[in-house]
Amino acid sequence: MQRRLIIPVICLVLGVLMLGATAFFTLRDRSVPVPMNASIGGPFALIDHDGRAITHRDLTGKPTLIFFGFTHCPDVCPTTLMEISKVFEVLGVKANVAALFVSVDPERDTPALMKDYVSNFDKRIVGVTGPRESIDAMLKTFRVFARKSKGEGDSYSMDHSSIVYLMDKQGRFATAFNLQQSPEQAAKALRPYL
Ligand SMILES: [Cu+2]
Repeated sequence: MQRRLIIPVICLVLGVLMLGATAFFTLRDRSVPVPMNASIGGPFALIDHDGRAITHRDLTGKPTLIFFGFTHCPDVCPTTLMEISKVFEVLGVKANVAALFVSVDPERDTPALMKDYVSNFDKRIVGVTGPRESIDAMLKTFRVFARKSKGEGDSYSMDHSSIVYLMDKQGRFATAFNLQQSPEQAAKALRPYL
């Protein structure tokens, strides 16, 4: 009778230990910041919408959202830039925050076109473009996917990833920024980085 219980009891004890270990490591992992900043972002040298040089050094001193897209984009880019504008509006005109809208389509997105385009949104959003190879280098460090899709000649579209990167005051990648929430909630999430 007693012997028949040994195996179930061992299983039960092992099960409890495993659950305990899982809970321990899961809870412990939550309290440790994931060191993702080492793998996303890095030096870049591009041109802003006023034709001036802009580099990773310009990211320091304030939190910056970075979003990659193109001015001919019919939906994702204008929607995202509008959402960022609303978040900035909630933070207030004096909030020291910025956003970079980096073109994945520098062949068409000249600084002048970028300037005209971002003028539709919050003025803390800066249009960024540059030579194709410099853009490609930045896409690589941010692991952004972008490629030409349908269309011919100059009337093509671009498929591109739509992650919004939040860089902290030191210019390091902090987190992917969630815009799938109200502007008030998003502003609340951004405020600790100011
Ligand atoms: Cu887009």
